[in-house]
Amino acid sequence: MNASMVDRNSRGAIKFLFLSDTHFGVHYAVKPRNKLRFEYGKRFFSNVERIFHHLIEEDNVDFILHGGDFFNRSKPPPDIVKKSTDLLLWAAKRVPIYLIPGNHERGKLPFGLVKFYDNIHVFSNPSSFIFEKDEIKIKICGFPYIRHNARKKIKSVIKSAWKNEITNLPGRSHYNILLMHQLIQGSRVEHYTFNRGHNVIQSKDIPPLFHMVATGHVHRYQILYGNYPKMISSHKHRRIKQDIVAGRWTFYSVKGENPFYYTNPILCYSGSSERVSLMERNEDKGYLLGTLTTTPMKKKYNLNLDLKFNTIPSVEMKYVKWDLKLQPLNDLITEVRKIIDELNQKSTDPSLSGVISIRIEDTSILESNSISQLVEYAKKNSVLLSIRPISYQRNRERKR
Ligand SMILES: [Mn+2]
Repeated sequence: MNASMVDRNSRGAIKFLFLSDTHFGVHYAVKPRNKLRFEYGKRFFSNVERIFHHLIEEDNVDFILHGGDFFNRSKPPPDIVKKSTDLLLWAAKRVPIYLIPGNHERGKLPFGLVKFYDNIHVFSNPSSFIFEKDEIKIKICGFPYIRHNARKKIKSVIKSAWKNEITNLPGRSHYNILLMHQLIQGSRVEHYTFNRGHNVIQSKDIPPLFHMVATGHVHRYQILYGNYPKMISSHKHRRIKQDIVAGRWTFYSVKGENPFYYTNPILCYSGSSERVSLMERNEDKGYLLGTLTTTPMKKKYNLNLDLKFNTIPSVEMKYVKWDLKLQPLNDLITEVRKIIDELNQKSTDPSLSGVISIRIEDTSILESNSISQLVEYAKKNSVLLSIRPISYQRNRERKR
């Protein structure tokens, strides 16, 4: 098939960006005490800035989905709100943005300014909006983070989101997206898969009205295929073909039925746009670019969804766990110096080469001369170094 055939046969493509967990404000202080930590905090803004500019000016996306945890805290300082919303407004001047409050915002976003902006749609309640282009209607359903018992509540929340349509456009939607900030059974982080638990949603509870579920919360990029066979026709109205390697899903017309109903949704996590915690040190960071095209059949048309994960450079992170009873301090110093040199050589950003987290059992060594020299060496090489007792990590994990 050549290019002109594609043009003739398909209506205009609809492109969208899905990103999530931007955590604006993390490591960012208005009066920074640690310059390198501040540089790390700045990356959260510059990454999203880069994504927005690229996607709006070069890729011509039609709309943006944000899966929650826009801010890192529920009450961010005014400077951070300003810096983040400026970015949002820049994008919203060009394309509509749909976003949901995540757990870090406690279900609400401090958006005094942008609330009334036409192009910014915040799901403060379970609700839905319609996006339309070239006669193709996309219904975007969303709801704020469900804090407790999401597993039980999910069905009724989705139902009310579906019914509470804010943009009232006549006719049915052709394509339906569910935007949320939740754990789905089978989603993974390093060394852990979410399965049971009162806050873990089962995919069977997401109605087959949706083609795609775009969700935040898990910081690792992943697409859950839901164990679909290559062609699904278990339900008489349910037909979908997937090509995982190409990242293409085709929803087929079924005779006598609206082709765009009754399909199994594709479940997607875009992941965070920068490494937020040490746990994410081996994960690629980026965003999802979705493209919707239609292929005409005799009287109907099939719908193709292409999903591409694009990585963006993120902060290099190294983790060193050290037991001083078994490993001498001098070896630790040598090891960490080696890592500092590596990070410095690899880095393209002179203001921050990377992050090293050292966990030790015995913190009394922190007073030693060789440690303070190491700290200086790291600083000189723009490496953010933190040395903490092992229990620190345990306590943080309990808090999450
Ligand atoms: Mn998050």
